[in-house]
Amino acid sequence: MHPDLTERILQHLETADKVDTLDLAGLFSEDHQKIVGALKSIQAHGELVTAETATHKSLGLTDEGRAVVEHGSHEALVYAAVPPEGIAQAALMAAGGPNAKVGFSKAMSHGWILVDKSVSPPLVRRKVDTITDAVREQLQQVAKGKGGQLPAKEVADFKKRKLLQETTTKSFVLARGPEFATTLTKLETDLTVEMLASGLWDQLKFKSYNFDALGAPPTRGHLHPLLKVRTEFRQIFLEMGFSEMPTNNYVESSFWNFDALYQPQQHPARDAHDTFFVNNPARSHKFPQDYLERVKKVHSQGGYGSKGYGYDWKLEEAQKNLLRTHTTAVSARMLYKLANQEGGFKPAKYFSIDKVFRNETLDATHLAEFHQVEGVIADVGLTLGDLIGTLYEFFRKLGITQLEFKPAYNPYTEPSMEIFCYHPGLGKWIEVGNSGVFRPEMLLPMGLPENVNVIAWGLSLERPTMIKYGINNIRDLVGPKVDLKMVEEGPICRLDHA
Ligand code: FB9
Repeated sequence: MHPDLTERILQHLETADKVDTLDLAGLFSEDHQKIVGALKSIQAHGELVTAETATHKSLGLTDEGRAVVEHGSHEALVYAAVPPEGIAQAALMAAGGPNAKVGFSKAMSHGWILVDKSVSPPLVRRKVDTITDAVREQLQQVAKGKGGQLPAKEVADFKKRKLLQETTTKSFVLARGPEFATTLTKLETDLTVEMLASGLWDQLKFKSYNFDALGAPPTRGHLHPLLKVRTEFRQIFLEMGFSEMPTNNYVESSFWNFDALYQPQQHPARDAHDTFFVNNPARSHKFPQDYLERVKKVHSQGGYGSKGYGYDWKLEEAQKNLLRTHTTAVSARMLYKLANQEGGFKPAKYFSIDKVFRNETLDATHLAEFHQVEGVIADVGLTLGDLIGTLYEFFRKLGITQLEFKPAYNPYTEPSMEIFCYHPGLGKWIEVGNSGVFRPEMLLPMGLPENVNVIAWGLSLERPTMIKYGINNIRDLVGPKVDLKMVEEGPICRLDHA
């Protein structure tokens, strides 16, 4: 069996006092890197050899240099392109190869060609019948590894002409070490009871501990990026004094998801194209009756200064169960509770982060479900200014300072605003959510005091997470095709740190 490289090196050093790993590579016609690899494993077995680093400057041909060796120097190619009857300079440039310009000036300086200006256009003619392409010959020497014999002036000129380049190679000069041996004894990696019991441990050679080795990463749970960003949003809301709303009911009644939000029963979002209706249980029946009557009235006849929608509001429509299309349904339940709690209304700040479902066309950024993030503030005399101020504070904590607001429409808020931010990482303005002041037709039937206003805003969890983790297709973030590596290696994100 052909001794492996380590043994061949050790056997060579048995006789040779010093050897350079580059020479060993030549000797064993092995790649130099393999020699260095073998040296590393010899060194792992102890001080069998010593290794001094050495650097070697060597002359090497550049790609252009290799082309000259292959096809001849630029000036030789130009000379070859000059026919006996002469040639117009422009034509020569075209025929003389990619480096005709350099070649022409060199051929002129060598006195190989001349420009006959006695004719027009002037013609380039040969001045000598034959030439010697010394450049090519000298570079061929280099190619044969005899670059060392080239006169320094030529070397400097060839370097300037980017035909030659100096390469520095690192190598090691090896010599026999204090623990030199011609064979590598197997290094033990474990100290076993048997070794201790037999006392054998004393004769054995153990692999030295590599204290820099990274231990096996402890197997542990990993938060999905979405949950890391959720944690970030939760932290922001809690810092701003908000408390979380209970969102543990994906199935909701049309009453709380739409009617309570003053969204009319013929609103397009209420048909099966946008909403997942539930067949079993298809209907809810338990509603605060008096409140339901007030909702019916404000939809059908108006009230509280509003003329309402003036349509025939149907209880059975409100009873239909569905998968909630927004967590604003939960906000409606919480605001109703706030209005009817012991001791009456008290100012409140609520937030929710949970799944909502929309029967929308699926594309790279939309699935039939996403996580809605919502903030709600109910207090006396709140204004649109309070909403804008709150949004600046909220997004500042997300590392976003430049906001713009665009008037929008929601059935349950008036005025309403789409929120846009300049995202420094993306270098562009992006839509980051929607917001508004809940309508009196929504709040007053709940029993909230006249002077109480409620401001709210909403966004998704998926969009900021995709932007944070640089994910363009939502299916790389959630679902069966997620690469768990992304989950395991995803850094603890700080949205406000780009
Ligand atoms: O999240 C959204 N964009 C976004 C948010 C944050 C973000 O952070 C980056 C670190 C900087 C980046 C992007 N959007 C809302 C905007 C768009 O993505 C939009 O195309 C998609 N929207 C979803 C709805 O799609 C149908 C995001 C989702 C959304 C929209 C509106 C609300 C909630 C979620 C709302 C509301 C609302 C309004 C008034 C009162 C109460 C709630």
